[in-house]
Amino acid sequence: NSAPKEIETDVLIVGAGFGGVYLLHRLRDELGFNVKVLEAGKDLGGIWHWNCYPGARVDSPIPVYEYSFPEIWKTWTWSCKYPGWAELRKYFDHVNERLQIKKDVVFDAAVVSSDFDKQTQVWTVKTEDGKTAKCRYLILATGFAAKRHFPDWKGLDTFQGEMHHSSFWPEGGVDVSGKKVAVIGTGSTGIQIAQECAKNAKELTVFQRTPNLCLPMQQASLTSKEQQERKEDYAQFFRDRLTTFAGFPFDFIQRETKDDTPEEREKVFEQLWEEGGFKLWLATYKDMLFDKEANRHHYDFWAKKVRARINDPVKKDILAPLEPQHPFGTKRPSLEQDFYEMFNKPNINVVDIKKNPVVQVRPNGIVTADRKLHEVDVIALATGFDSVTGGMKNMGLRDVNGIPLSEKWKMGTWSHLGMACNGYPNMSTAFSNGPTCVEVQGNWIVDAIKKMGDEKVGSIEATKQAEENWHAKVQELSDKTLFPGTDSWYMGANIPGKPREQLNYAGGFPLYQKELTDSLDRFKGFLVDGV
Ligand code: NA7
Repeated sequence: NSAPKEIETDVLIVGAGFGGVYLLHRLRDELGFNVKVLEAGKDLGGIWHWNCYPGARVDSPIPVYEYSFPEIWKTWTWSCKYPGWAELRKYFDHVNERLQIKKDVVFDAAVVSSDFDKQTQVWTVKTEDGKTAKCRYLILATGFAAKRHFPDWKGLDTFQGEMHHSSFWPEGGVDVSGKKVAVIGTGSTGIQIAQECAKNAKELTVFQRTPNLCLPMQQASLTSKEQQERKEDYAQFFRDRLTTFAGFPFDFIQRETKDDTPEEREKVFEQLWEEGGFKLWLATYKDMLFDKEANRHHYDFWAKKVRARINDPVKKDILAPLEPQHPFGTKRPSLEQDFYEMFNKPNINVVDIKKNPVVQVRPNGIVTADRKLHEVDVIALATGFDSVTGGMKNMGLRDVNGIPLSEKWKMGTWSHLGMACNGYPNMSTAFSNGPTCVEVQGNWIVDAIKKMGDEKVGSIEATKQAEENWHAKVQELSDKTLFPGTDSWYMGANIPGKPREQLNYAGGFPLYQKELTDSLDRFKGFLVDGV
């Protein structure tokens, strides 16, 4: 790697995905700062650089899932509503061509430590390959899925076939034709890999611990002409996406489920199903995520639709049981294309590993608690991530007193606004990787840095009290919903030993943005130090 060993810059960003690239452009090209990005991978794109597993595809439709920079969207055309990983990589190439991003990115630079010097107010960041970067502002744009999760199964390392975690999939792909394939996990990733492997594998077995309450993607190809016509409204569209609860161009219906008759409800559900995507999750009755009975109506509709697509009664009960294992929408649903129909093929199976957990991996396959050996040639580990906090806890970050972030967050995640921490002056995090979240959080970071310059502020650091208040607020918002009762990565419950707490802000975008704006008024919740 030809990048200099010693880097000195105003702003250092870790991660060159959606967040890092957004902030690099705004801080460098609008505010004139010296900005450098350290990226552990070999190219731009973050999650789209790491995820090239078969079927990897975004499940937020364009143009929700793209930058609002006019110089980018005016000159870019997608092939379909939900693009795949290869197209997303090309999108990042395009962003690079337009904005000259790569000249300020150092690749293959995994961060292993960061320390702050109180006297000089400078962060010193070190990388695995011996580089040192000094900066005034440190921004972690590491996304929510930066630390992979592997099951701790006995014998996992004895497997003699091919085995890959979804985000370590070989660039050249894996030829599964004529092979027996196991997909472990049924999150968004497992669903996508399984759908793709089902096309060529000799046999495919999906190991499911919890049913994914998948929704129909309703994928569609898009012509450049129709996109061109829509672009007239894009500027407004990007403003509007910030006004909805989840940052999509749709929002909850301002009625409760019980306000409609069963017939009216059915009509609403049918329409949301037909329109597809996350509509039955995020454009449905406003009480769905709060009220058990309302939620059950949604689950029952979902189960009815899905069960009708699966012939085998055993597979049907595993994939879409009549009794819900968790409330609808409290784990992130995936968007599927033919996930359920594919189980009608005799060579595609599903194993319920909640009922019969995996007890061992052998050189030739997987043994479940019913003593059955499932012989396989390829294992796809779609077992997810130590989401939201895992990546940051894993980077050797230490606070002003040398205490590691992993220690600070051992019993819970303490931050102000999900972006700043006590003990970490001038350090910000952008927790999410969706372009909408990235732009909202990125704008706050840009505004905060600008305000610091205008007001001659040397450093800002979240107070302990602000962290306490924020943590309480995030949990209170979540406690009003049905989320806390479900084991999900939202609750940290997918990682053994991780504290159980809500890791996401459940108040919606408009409220979150208000919190951000309020905090900039005299840096509420921050200790402010002079230059
Ligand atoms: P997810 O959504 O965390 O899914 C991981 C899956 O792997 C899920 O079905 C888990 O079952 C399963 N899993 C994890 N560990 C184990 C063990 N030890 N045994 C059996 N099964 C296990 O990760 P994805 O990569 O699919 O998606 C992450 C996000 O990326 C997604 O939400 C989108 O935002 C994009 P469980 O459900 O916990 O019972």
